[in-house]
Amino acid sequence: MNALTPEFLTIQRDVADALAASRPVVALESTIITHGMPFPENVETARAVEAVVRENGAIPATIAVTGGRIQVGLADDELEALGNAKDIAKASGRDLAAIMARGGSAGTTVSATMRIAALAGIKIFATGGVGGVHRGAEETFDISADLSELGRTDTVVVCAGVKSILDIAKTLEYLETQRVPVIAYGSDDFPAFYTRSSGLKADHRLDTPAELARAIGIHDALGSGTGVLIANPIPEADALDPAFIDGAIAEAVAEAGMRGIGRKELTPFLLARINELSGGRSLKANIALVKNNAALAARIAVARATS
Ligand code: PSU
Ligand code: MN
Repeated sequence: MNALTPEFLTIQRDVADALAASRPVVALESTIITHGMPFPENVETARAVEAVVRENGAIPATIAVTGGRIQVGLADDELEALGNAKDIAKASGRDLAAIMARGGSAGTTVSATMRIAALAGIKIFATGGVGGVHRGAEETFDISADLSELGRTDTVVVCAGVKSILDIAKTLEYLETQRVPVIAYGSDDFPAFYTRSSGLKADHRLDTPAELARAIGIHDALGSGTGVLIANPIPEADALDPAFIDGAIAEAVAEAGMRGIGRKELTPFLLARINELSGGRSLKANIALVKNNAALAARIAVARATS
């Protein structure tokens, strides 16, 4: 299949069978498990998300690095161990080689998971939020590798938009420069993770999984070579009040600045702090939107397989 098989890459049996038969598969990331949510909600959510993918007709493939090997699809005990692990690495695409060379383990971010999904032949990937251009990036240069990976790897990423821990307008500008189509599902607005609108328009709107599948097919036929970002607004019933959550976000961002927290630690710090400041409401919303994205990703994968 590729240079990484079989020494460094293990594809779980049901995932390999589905891929061989061209049945729908959805990739899932693992930094959300290792760094994005506390235990035990992280493991419960990872299991629930896999179940949602199956209920919607696709096979889930949670991707992580364990003991120096890339795992595409995790057994239940592996998933539990990942969620329980202390001091596990957060691997973006550029971190993979060094971590694997020393036999390490890691949760994979959107950038790493996109790369691995592409190697494994999985087209559709569901997550919560992608990384982006951080607020104050004009000073810090802190721009997630997720955005440059979207500009060079043709994996489709289904997310709930970008949360306002980031500079959303600059993130959309960066994606435009990278030639990444940004398509909102069933909405004119680009969503802001915890809320259904960021106040900014999405470039494109499509309203059905079949239309999304068709757009992905055409994007590939054009030889575009980039990813596609599908922004799926959080369900109305799970969305948070914008004023409430923006207050918690502003406080967490200010605190990170004061404490000098930056680089890879910044996003995990902000997520954990916003959860504390919101009395657990941000985590609840996060869980709901990840499931919602997994369902849409599965439906797109099914639409692709049956078209
Ligand atoms: N946003 C979330 N939850 C997460 C992440 C982002 O709401 O778990 C993770 C994803 O794995 C994403 C990564 O790819 O953080 C981006 O990290 P950074 O900003 O350091 O590039
Ligand atoms: Mn960063």
